Amino acid sequence: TLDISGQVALITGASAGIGEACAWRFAEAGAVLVLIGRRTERLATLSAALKEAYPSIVEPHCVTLDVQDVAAIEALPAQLPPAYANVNILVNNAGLALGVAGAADNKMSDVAQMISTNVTGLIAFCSAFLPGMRARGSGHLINIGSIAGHEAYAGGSVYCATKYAVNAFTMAARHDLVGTPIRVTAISPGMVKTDFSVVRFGGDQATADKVYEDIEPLVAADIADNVMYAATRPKHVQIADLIVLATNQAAAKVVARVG
Ligand code: NDP
Ligand code: 8X3
Repeated sequence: TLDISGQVALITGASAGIGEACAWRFAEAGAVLVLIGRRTERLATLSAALKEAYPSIVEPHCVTLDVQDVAAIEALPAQLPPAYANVNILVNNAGLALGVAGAADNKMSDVAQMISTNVTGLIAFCSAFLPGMRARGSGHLINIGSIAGHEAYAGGSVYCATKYAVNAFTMAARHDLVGTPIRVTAISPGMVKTDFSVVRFGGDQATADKVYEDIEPLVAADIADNVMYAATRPKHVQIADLIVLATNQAAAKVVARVG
């Protein structure tokens, strides 16, 4: 396996769920972390907890940033302190679904937020950090896609469209970077119990809980495990896409509620 200690890993959406779980795994592996999210306090608490658990790591660098803010992303590489500037592992994880409106009923403000967060923000991070990887001759782009980027479902028109876009962008990036040492990976999870559904249902915890009722869903640590697997393969091994489902999930909306 590849030793990633001392490598700079930037994780978007590190303040919760899958991104937070990735931060724990990368810290355990001795990576130098750049943690991105909108919720400053949560990032600070996470950073302190990581440093306490793994005292030998470089203190994680937290950046409060809305990934919808393309100008802030463009400015970021020049603003990172030198010890964090050579981002070698970019985990594009920040993302969300808003609602389950049908294609005839989408609310355009939700549409705009999903596209700018899940797609434009992810692309902007690539524009900001892939050139440095290319110049240094080393790097790994890891995009968190979804089963929703491989199949579309009722009530998911825009969210699925964004994840299909992530899937297409990731595949095209692999073509663009094929002559370089940069690896390009998608991780495509099925149902993972995080705040994802609480956010999707506008804070309605009871409706969110129903998504995971009578089925053992994936948890954030499972996906962090997949990310870490991809990141630690030998340099000649490029994990293209891992589709990972709960055992009682056959497709995005096909689950057996077996208790
Ligand atoms: P959570 O809601 O638990 O976490 C989402 C993270 O994204 C938070 O850290 C949040 O931070 C961040 N985020 C959201 N919007 C922005 C923004 N505008 N700017 C910066 N950060 C943002 O959900 P998950 O951990 O489940 O989701 C992570 C990724 O995994 C998403 O891309 C999601 O689409 C994908 N995914 C999730 C699945 C699931 O079932 N849970 C399945 C397949 C894929 P903050 O609010 O502090 O900004
Ligand atoms: C999140 C999982 O339920 O939308 O990407 O397919 S789902």
